[in-house]
Amino acid sequence: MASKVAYLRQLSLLTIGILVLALVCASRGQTSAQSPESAVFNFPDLYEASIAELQDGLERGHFTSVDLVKAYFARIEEVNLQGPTLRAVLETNPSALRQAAELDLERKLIGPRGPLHGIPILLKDNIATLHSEGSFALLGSVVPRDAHVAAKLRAAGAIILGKANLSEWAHFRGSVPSGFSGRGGQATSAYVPLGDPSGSSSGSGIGTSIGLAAAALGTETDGSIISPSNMNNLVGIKPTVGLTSRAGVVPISQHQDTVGPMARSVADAAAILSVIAGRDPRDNFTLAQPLVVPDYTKALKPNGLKGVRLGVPRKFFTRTNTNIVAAFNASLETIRNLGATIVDPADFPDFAELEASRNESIVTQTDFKVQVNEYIAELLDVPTGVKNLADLIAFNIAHADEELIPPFYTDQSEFISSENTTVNQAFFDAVAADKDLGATRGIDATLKAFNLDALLLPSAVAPGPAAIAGYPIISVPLGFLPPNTTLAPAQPIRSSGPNQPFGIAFMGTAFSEFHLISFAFAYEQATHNRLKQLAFPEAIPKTQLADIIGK
Ligand SMILES: *[C@@H]1O[C@H](CO)[C@@H](O)[C@H](O)[C@H]1NC(C)=O
Ligand SMILES: *[C@@H]1O[C@H](CO)[C@@H](O)[C@H](O)[C@H]1NC(C)=O
Ligand SMILES: *[C@@H]1O[C@H](CO)[C@@H](O)[C@H](O)[C@H]1NC(C)=O
Ligand SMILES: *[C@@H]1O[C@H](CO)[C@@H](O)[C@H](O)[C@H]1NC(C)=O
Ligand SMILES: *[C@@H]1O[C@H](CO)[C@@H](O)[C@H](O)[C@H]1NC(C)=O
Ligand SMILES: CC(=O)N[C@H]1CO[C@H](CO)[C@@H](O)[C@@H]1O
Repeated sequence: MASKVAYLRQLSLLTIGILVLALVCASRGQTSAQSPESAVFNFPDLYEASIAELQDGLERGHFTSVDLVKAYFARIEEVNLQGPTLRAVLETNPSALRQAAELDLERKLIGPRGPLHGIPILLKDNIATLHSEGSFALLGSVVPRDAHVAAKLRAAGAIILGKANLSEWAHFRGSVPSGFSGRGGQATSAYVPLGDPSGSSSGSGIGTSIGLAAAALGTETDGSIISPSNMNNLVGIKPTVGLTSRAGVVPISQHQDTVGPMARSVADAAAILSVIAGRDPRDNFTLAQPLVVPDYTKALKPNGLKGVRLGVPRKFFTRTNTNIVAAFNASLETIRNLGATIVDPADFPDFAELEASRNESIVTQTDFKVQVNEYIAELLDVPTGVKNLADLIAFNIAHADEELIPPFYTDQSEFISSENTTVNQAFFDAVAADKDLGATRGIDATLKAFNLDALLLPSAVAPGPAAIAGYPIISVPLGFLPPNTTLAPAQPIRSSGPNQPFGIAFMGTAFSEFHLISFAFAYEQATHNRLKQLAFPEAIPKTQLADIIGK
């Protein structure tokens, strides 16, 4: 009898539990067609799980951060060097499980620190924590401290899951395929087998696109967040130069470098940007930002495009794939229906001059030589003995079998040109010219001439003008190349193929991230383009939380 009562008691508790869960699920907008059993075990699918969903599951005790780290580690294992060998992740953090356990305990005892508490995030390998940059030249080097953005993530309770592969030296060594580093090998897309993952934040893009982590950080000098977000079906935010600190990030150019989130949704990207933005005495460009960092999650309003004026700088599109332009054109109707006014065309008054200018390479190459030398000088220990850019070039020649592998990876001409620069009047003139061409007579003049809130363009062509201006961009998934697209030859990666993702970009003036996020969110919520095409089947890891819990 007693056991029957206990049994009924358990049964009714179970029923209540199921009902509560079913209600919770229903209120979170999920289908009510699930069986009660699947409602009980309704763990978020890690392919798509949002940070808010993960945080909710952690708070309710459905799973722990230790479970999450184990699940992500297993997912990385499945696809990184096995199966499709995507090579998205360079190394996993050996302390991640311990940190997860500590954060689980802290949650139990005093509650979460905030929305990123216990959430695993990947860092592009040029963001210093231990050793950096995908090349062997700095392997094992000891940095004086965490990069400022990494420290901010940790302070917010995020778990650094590992380092993502990248185009070595953030694609500043020379002309080599995107996604290659000596240490990580050739990373490839999860949408096109052996496809170009774009770069240089390649691993951050691939890893986030198939749920090897909740999200990732990337860095951009000219395109390195926006381009891999474009090609890996992600939301990427390239913040204004000076919104996020570059201290502890392997530099290219202080005038152009910036650190930003790569995520599966605008909401996730906004949550991360809110944590990593802010002033840092070690990066004086951050002292120019507005006094208060906005809570970017407050920009997440579905009516964010209502009454907004957006301009289309068509002249940038001339070399863009017709399928992408057609999808972009169609999206304008969607955006109009959301209450925005589209000014089309809204071309840059200085377009011809901007296209003809070669000032950017003078700025970046000169900056690179000065700053990489400063960066290396700050390292506490460099086992390879590399001290400066000249040593890096010599190191690559001496270790050509690992770094300058024929036939695709032999080039280091960008290094050699940079070594050949001097800080002279021509350099200062080029810095001034870029600010003038990109910002004053470029983006700002265009916004003013057409009375616009932002510019709208295919993500593939957005990075250039914003790079030299130091201005922000947000990219959101827009579509996929059609199934009958020719599969380009693998040399060693395919430049394009069926289902290759592409995005739409909102670009604005300095520190306009809050507005850009609100526009992007309204567009994303009205379209939900990301899930209209999944990665190719072998690239989708199978491990889910249900496989970890209780094992
Ligand atoms: C930051 O400091 C460097 C020298 O360390 C200086 O050259 C540069 O002009 C400063 N930049 C800003 C924006 O204050
Ligand atoms: C996109 O729209 C522009 C402007 O209306 C038009 O000139 C162009 O032909 C369109 N392109 C495609 C591929 O639809
Ligand atoms: C830099 O930009 C200015 C302004 O357009 C231009 O006159 C100059 O030729 C450019 N320099 C180079 C090296 O392209
Ligand atoms: C080095 O700089 C000089 C003078 O500016 C130039 O003539 C030469 O072509 C440069 N060499 C390389 C390898 O960039
Ligand atoms: C792909 O299909 C579309 C529509 O069916 C057609 O217009 C286009 O020409 C095809 N492209 C190729 C490369 O076959
Ligand atoms: C975590 C992981 O799988 N890292 C690998 C990345 O790629 C390099 C080179 O192929 C391997 O040595 C790492 O083990």
